[in-house]
Amino acid sequence: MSEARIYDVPPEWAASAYVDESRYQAMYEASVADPEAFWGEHGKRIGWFKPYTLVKNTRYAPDVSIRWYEDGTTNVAWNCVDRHVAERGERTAIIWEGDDPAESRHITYRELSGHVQRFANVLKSQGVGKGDRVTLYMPMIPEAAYAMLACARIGAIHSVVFGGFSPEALAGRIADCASAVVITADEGVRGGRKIPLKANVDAACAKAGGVASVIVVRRTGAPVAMAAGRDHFYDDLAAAVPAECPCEEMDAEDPLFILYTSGSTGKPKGVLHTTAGYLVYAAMTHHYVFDYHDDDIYWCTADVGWVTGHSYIVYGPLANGATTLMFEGVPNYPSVSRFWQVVDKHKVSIFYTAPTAIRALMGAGEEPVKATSRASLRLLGSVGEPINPEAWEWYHRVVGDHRCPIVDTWWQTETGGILISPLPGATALKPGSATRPFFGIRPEIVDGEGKVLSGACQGNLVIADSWPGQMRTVYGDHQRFFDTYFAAYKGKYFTGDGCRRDEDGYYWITGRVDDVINVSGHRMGTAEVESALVAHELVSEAAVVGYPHDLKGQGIYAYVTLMAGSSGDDGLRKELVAWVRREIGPIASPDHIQFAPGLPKTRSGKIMRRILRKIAEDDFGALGDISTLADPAVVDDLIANRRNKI
Ligand code: 6R9
Repeated sequence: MSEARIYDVPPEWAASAYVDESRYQAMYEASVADPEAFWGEHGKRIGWFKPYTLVKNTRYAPDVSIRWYEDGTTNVAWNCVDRHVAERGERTAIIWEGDDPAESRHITYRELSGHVQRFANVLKSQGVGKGDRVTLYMPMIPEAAYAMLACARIGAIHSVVFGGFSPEALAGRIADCASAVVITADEGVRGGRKIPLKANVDAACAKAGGVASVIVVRRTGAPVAMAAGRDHFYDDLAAAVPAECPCEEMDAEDPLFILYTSGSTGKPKGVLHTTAGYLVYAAMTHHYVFDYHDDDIYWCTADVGWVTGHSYIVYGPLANGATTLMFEGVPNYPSVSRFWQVVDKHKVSIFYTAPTAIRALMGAGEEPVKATSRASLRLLGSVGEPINPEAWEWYHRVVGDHRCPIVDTWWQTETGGILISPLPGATALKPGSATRPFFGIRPEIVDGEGKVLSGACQGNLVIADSWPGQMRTVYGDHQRFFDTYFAAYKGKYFTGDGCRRDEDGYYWITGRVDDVINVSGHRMGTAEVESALVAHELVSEAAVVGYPHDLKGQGIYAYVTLMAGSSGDDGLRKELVAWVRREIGPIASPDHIQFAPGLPKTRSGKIMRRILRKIAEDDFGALGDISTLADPAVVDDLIANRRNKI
């Protein structure tokens, strides 16, 4: 596969960014040589009620215990809001862009402070106190951020559940953390369609039980059923509480939030993040990775229901006193130019999105992008899955007009913030590589036996030591935390990702290790084959899985979505096989290519390979839970058209 292309750091970036190459080297070396000193210094980037004297107290073996800044006290909402009011009260904290392009709002830090304090008092009026769990099931409206910060202010633990999850999934999450209070909206609005959030909450509460109070923010004003005694409109409660609410003094290690994430098996895990270390890490990575400066307008297109929304829409940017844009809509409504129209409208300078969005927009061609200016953009970011070089190049050339570096940020719900990423003023870019570790991060590549590999190599990605943003436990199941992440490789955090390191020390994430295919003894990342397929001009998207093969051990099964207007036949199948052989080598030749109008994706855009593997294995009686799919109907088509021999 072609990796020849290297994009050097533009000279103006090296000169103006916080960190250039020599500073990266110096800071990185200092950070791993003496983590106590390094994080002791950087802990000061947030404000403290009582300063810490202890910095790092962590171990991964024989059991796991992770504590950072443990004798300090602070409050996350104070850091994200109050701290900025005196200094920059009139500055915009949140730009809200509605689903309807005619709707947008600017909220200053002073206004944010008022909203958060009132919301905090509303929560108190519903009996919420320190340590209580509050579930949020919200659309992308500013009230979602107010509610998160209100919880943080009074020491409650929020659990945000993505508004696209079913009542069933919501119920499981409410029950797992025993939330007595749920915050929602009457309806959500996305792509011109209404989402019945309150009705879903009603169904979830009936199933979960134990919910004493539902707080309903009015978004559309649609009439909704209100259970007497349990359900309240936010406006009504807000009118009856005082405007001011002091911040609770929190220990550094008091919980901040729970976020449920699915593993390959079992029920979703409640990933628990705590107060100070998380905030230090989210703020610091936001500052350096996005090279955030005071005059930037920053937009992360994630939903607050995912960790990216937590760390890089709400907590990181607001801790830094930034202007963060929150978008209610979708990339293709009212048209596929929407992202770029929003960029122009609000003069966005830093834009952070996911490869799945880029590929979808790429399928619609260059025109809708080129119809907009995008002159305000200076930096682009990617997160969520490996970005194939083809999509990277398109993002760089078409969206960024060759001007904007791309930060391909690798991290996880579990890591709290970005662990591997370029720094735009320091790192020469290789399309498809997340490049190098952030300060304090010690990635290692191990083989199946846990042997640490050196130099250019490929294996499983582990992290050798703790960093402040790391999750602390699985809520209510510390043993599962240990078993999932620390049992496989003694004394190391196992990421679940496969990874290759090249001769320049750059990291290339090859996908989850459960996605690695072993063909005739050769190990191959599914992402590599997908990337090759997507590089073909007629291919819009591809997902590759392994399946049992008599001779090779595993064969390669490729699901391919073609560009709009193209149709697949045996001729094209042969052409694609030849193409992949050319791009990677004969060992990567797909054994099956199935043309699929759609791939099974979660609502966050991740392809559910588990389902694709089952279909490839002809084991479609056992597809498991498909309720979290964005569009369960695609599965029927996949089954109907399975196994076309080449
Ligand atoms: C932030 C987030 C985590 C998994 C992770 C990996 C994949 C995320 C990536 C990436 C390659 C990147 N992933 N970013 N793979 N390059 N830049 O997405 O968290 O939803 O928990 O997913 O996503 O496989 O292990 P989460």
